[in-house]
Amino acid sequence: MSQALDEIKIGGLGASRKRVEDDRFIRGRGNYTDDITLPGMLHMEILRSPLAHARIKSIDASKAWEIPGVHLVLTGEMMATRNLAWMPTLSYDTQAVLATDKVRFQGQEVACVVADDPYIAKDACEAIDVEYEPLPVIVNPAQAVAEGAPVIRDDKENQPDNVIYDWEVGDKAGTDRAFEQADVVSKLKLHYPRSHPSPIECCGSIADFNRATSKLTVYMTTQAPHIIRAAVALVAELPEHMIRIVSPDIGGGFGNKVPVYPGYVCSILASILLERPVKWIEDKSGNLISTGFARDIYLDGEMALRRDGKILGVRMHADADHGAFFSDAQPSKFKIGLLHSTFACYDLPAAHLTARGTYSNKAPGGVAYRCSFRVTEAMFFQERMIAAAAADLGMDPAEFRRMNFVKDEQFPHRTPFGFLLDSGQYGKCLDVGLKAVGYEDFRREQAAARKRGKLLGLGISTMTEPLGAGNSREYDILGIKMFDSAELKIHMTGKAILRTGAKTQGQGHETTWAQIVAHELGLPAEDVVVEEGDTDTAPFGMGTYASRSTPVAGAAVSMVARKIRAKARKLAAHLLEVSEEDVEWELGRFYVRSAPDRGVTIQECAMAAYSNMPDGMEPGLENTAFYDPPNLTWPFAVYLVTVEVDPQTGVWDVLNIVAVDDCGVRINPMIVEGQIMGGLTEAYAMANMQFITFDAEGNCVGSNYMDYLLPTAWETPGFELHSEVVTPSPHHPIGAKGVGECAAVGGPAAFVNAVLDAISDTGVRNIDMPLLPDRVWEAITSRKDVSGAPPVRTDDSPGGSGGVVPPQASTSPGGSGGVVPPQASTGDLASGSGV
Ligand code: MCN
Ligand code: CUM
Repeated sequence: MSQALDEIKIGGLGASRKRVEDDRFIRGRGNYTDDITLPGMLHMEILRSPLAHARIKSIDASKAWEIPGVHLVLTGEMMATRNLAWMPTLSYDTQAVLATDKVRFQGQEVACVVADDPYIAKDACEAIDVEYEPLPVIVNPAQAVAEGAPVIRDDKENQPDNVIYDWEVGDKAGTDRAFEQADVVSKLKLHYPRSHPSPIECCGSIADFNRATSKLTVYMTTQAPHIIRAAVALVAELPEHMIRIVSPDIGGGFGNKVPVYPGYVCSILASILLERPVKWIEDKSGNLISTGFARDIYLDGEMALRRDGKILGVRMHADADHGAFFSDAQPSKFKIGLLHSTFACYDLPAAHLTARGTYSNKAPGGVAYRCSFRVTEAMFFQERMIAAAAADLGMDPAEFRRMNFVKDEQFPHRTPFGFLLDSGQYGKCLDVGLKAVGYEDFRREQAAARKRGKLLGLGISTMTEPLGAGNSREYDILGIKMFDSAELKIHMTGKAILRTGAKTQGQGHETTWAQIVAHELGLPAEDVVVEEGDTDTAPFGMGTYASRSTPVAGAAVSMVARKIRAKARKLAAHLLEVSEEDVEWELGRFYVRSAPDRGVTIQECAMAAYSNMPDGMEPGLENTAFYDPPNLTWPFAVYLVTVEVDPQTGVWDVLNIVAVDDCGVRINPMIVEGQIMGGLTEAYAMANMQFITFDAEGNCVGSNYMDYLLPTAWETPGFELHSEVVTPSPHHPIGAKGVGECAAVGGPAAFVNAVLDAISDTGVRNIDMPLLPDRVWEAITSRKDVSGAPPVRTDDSPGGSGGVVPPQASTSPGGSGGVVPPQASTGDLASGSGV
């Protein structure tokens, strides 16, 4: 009798298996970095700069040293004696660990205190006397390149100005020709404000250097433990095999936990100096003010169009504010991440992108918050531009998209920026979305409502995301090629442990990787335990970000399971006493082709690998696979949002959200839906309420949860998710594409397009995020765009106290430039006019 196993029953591919990790989380039994206590452990706190740009005249830590319970005060000067005052970043720049010469952003790390407990350490920080001499402050790209701008990075040779890079990609001449042939040229400028991943758990580390064994163990909140090990080996000049990085449970990463932060480095040095474990746990304000933010980019583009709606070409320029250090974690070939994935799902004959990155007196970052390296900005601009162009042409925005989509038969499709799209059914996704939202009916209702003075709007956004870096030919970080890995050990009873080079932070790898093994080997998923994050045991991998885990590490899981199956087949042939060619496989079982009832289970093969292997066969059933993907995977999605805008107040309410995601084969449909809902929630937050901005003196506005709003279940709208479109990735072993970021990437434009659609009678083309009620109200009443960095209300801003700062003239990024001297009246930040 054949032992056909139902894949769903064993928790294989397509099973909405409950997340195994949640058992410990909901019982409060997670093991986060801050849960770890080691014998003799000390606590570290960081003293941060109150000023955004200032020369350090002196640091007097003598009072701090005198406080009982203080073991160590670290300053930049001390770090410098060990060549650790500066560290390399993941983008070939340098970053101050503790400031020596100057502070370059508010919240920058100036000194650290290690004490018996965190309270003593915090008090001692306050006892450190730092004398600063304020310098002029730069808070946006226009100021950064203005004449006479102070050079922020005067520590660097060959850095005469604040420009980090000028980069371009695409075909300039071809694009120019497209514009010559255009009937209509549509233009759009916008600012994608700085946002922050803001995971619930802040960053932290516990460094434990053991002098007796020379081994350094660091428990920390990193999404990429092996990259950290390499960085520590290189920066601290410690032997790599004596470094163990352990990422225990992580309470959300969202990109915030990819970079290397000064706190990590200082805790390591402190532990080496004191020969005791040193714990550093960042507080919420420290996290919001000093760790890797995202976006803060000014985008300016135009689209060449034929009268009938065909897009002929796109031209784009990006000005990216990277803060004081260029510390992005991104593939080294691409200076502005994968921004050039923009318009990938549209069949563009020509495109050209230029990008400039600049320093400012803000915390470093720019690339990471649920985005595959700036894809969020790319898709946001794309879908805002598409909406603007459709309006300029007087075309229906859905039809305009459909007409220009890459068609099903065009895959694999090469984009004008050089990417190769693997597969997709864009038109079908759009159809599903339009039907679900009741497109035609809504348009009728909208027209009727408008006659009654009621403003309804519908916004569409699509996205396709390049997920799964590498391939190693094109993708590397600091020269380390991007691939990933999985190691599978099948024990003699058929139970297994799987380890990968990825690191889950809430995405559910412990659940889904076991499902891939179940699918490949027919072992019940519950018999496979998954472990990630310990560099002493996990195979080398590049970690989890850019939704690369399923495309790369997940593929490695398939491949290692297939290696195991190949060996198990030999064992089966031996047990069945037939030649290998006569052995057939079905889920969980090998059988003799000519006698299907003669078979052995995968568990029996596992036992044989330890107890009854054929002569000459290497014992055991373990293997490792390194997977270098041939290409990225390209999921696709359509998001549709309907809203009602109150013209009296500018308040807008979401009526409906429809999401159609095609991420190829879904390993665990429930987890995929959770990822999409999470992403849509973040998209809603970015569109509606969330931003961190800076006043003219570089004071961070929004470094707390009173100002930086996280949507709770109360304000988050409901979602309608659709999964009927499945286009497998042709090059992924199980046809899966990444999905972790899609909704956060594609979602924001749907909300903004919906609000702008509702007020289309005003002729307003752009309101920059967040679409706070006052900005929407201002657009309605002034019938003008509200563009530029989010305005900060100050008492002396034009318009008086509480007045809305006039929208930045949509002329140049950050306005007219001009550098604001310190202590000057805060002036009009939004227009960047300075003094
Ligand atoms: N999955 C699936 N079928 C697919 C694709 C994915 O079942 N076709 C499952 C995967 O097996 C995995 C999850 O969905 O369990 C997400 O997979 P993937 O898209 O590969 O993304 P990663 O695992 O690489 O996660 C990274 C991604 C990123 S970059 C950010 S940022 C983000 C996101 O995940 N951060 C998160 N989602 C998050 N979710 C939580 N809870 N916490 C974070 O910090
Ligand atoms: Cu860009 S945030 Mo995720 O890639 O960790």
